[in-house]
Amino acid sequence: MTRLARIIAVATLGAITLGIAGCGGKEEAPKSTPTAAPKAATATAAPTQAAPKPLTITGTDYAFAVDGQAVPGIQTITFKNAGKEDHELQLVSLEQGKTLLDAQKLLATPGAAIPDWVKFNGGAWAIPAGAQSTMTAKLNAGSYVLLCFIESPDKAPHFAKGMVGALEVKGTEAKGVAPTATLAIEASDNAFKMPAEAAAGKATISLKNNGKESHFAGLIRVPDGMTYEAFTKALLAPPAATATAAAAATTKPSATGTPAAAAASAAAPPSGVSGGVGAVSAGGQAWSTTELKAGTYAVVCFVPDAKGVPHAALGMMNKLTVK
Ligand SMILES: [Cu+2]
Repeated sequence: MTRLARIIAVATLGAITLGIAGCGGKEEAPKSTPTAAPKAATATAAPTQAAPKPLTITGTDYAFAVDGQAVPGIQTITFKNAGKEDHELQLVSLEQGKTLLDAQKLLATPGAAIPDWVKFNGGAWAIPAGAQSTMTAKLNAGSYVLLCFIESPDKAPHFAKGMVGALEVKGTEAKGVAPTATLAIEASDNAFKMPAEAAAGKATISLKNNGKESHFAGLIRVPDGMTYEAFTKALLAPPAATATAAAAATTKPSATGTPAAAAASAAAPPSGVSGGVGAVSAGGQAWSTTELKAGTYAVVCFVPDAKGVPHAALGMMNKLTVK
């Protein structure tokens, strides 16, 4: 069973990347557009109804602002990060008549088990400051919560600082179709099935969850000058070990240690997070767009198993070469 404390631990892992990924830089130009925006019905016989305003959600330090209306069906949401920190948009549906208040109580309970009435519907995984992305998912009418699990340097997750939003999905079902993926990823417990290469440029990532647990597919660009092996080893190291490794690299520079040492001394280095698809519950599918530049990426899932071990350490960490 997944517990909230472990989801938060996941966010801690995300924060570790802040300390080791030194040479990232902005991954995306803020100009991506939805590939499959819901279109208004074109039938002329029926009374035409204005298409709902496309949904845009803006993340700041530390809040979500929602503009537009979410309707049932295939829904594409533009997510803009207008903050100074990395942010994500994780979409969560509340079943069994639960409300935002129930979700807030749950989030305020350390170590609370994630109940049956919470379902993960995908999202736009960590987007760098100033960048934007889109997420697409098939939504049913009902109540949803927007969350950001990323941590600030002070180790507090962003949802605890105010990044908890509400979204009501209602109205006439959209006639949109699912996007065509340029990077199709399938998740099981605990592995990714995905191509080893992708083309640089705008990518539409699909994540289909064939497992029993929830999974996400986050992309982190390996800093230039660092090997994938060194990067992923550091990514999975506990915080203390990471600090020790960074200290060792400082006193004894090596080919792979130098970037980490440089990152460790930087005030707020770019994390290298490059988008991806937020967590999807068992049996679900979701999409997200991101801008990929040439280089090496680690595709990861940090959702923890029943023992608190992140899926990345159990095999959900794949190398992706972008060229
Ligand atoms: Cu996973």
